Amino acid sequence: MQQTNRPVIFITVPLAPALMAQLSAQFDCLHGWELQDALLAGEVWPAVRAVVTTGAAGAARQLLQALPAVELVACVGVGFDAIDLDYAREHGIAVTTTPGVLDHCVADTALALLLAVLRRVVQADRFVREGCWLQGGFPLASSLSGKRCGIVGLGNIGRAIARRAEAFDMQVSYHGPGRKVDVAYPYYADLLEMAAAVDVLVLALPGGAATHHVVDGRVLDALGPEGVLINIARGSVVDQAVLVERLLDGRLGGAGLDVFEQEPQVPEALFDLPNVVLTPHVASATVETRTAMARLMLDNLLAHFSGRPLLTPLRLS
Ligand code: 8YV
Repeated sequence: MQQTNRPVIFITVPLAPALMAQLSAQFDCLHGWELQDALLAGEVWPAVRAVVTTGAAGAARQLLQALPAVELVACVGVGFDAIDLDYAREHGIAVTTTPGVLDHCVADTALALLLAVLRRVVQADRFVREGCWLQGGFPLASSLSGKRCGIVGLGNIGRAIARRAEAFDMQVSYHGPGRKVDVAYPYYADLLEMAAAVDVLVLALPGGAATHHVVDGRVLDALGPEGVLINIARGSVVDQAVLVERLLDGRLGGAGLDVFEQEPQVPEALFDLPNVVLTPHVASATVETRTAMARLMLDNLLAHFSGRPLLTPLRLS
């Protein structure tokens, strides 16, 4: 790379073309996806001052160790489970995410999946396209109104889901590490208890070690053969092998899944199940939201390099 006075940044995965253009207009950019072999071979990039990444790609210890002068990890996304925060804390590396700008779209996706599963939207579409309507009517689906919707994780996204579920006349309750003083929804300290009491369980909690497989076989059994699981959080929060088993043998009623344990790998056993709707981690993927996320990440990056306070830093204490 040609030597300039511009800060050097390391971009982990290809980003939207408009964002890539904005980044390369202001920074000298290394492309992580072209440097994987060099990274594995132990190469070090001492000129790099910032990492630009996504929620899914994160910044693992091995990468951060290869960037000894890195000052900032700027993430296009709210999930920081793939960023090694311990390493960042120990080495004084700041981390920014993009909170607040994606809540609506992610919540919309949760409701889209819920509607798709309960009202069989995908199946009904296929029914028309395949000419089955000519042979007779489509089987009855299930309504949303009156159903009990348990939200796991009542953060900004969970709250946006709750408001939408209420608008569909669902009965909202929630589970999380603590009761929220500013909401009237019933609170369950015990996830198993809530799973047994609801028709739909919507996962909106952060990923990471603390929440790994919190939705296990017991929770899925409590949700039961009429119950539906919606996951727009992280694949890691569900024991996916058990989830697949339960969906296959009918011990769980259905699922709408945007996230998976080993993306982009999705268990093929799910492909033939009519009561399951699968999307490729697209909850925040609208032009408007991705543009706002890109803008916020870029503003954090520019603030850092011009000595201004970061807009949305994570507290790493
Ligand atoms: C994105 C996400 O898929 O915010 C997150 O943590 O998982 C998503 O919004 C991802 O960060 C791509 O930008």
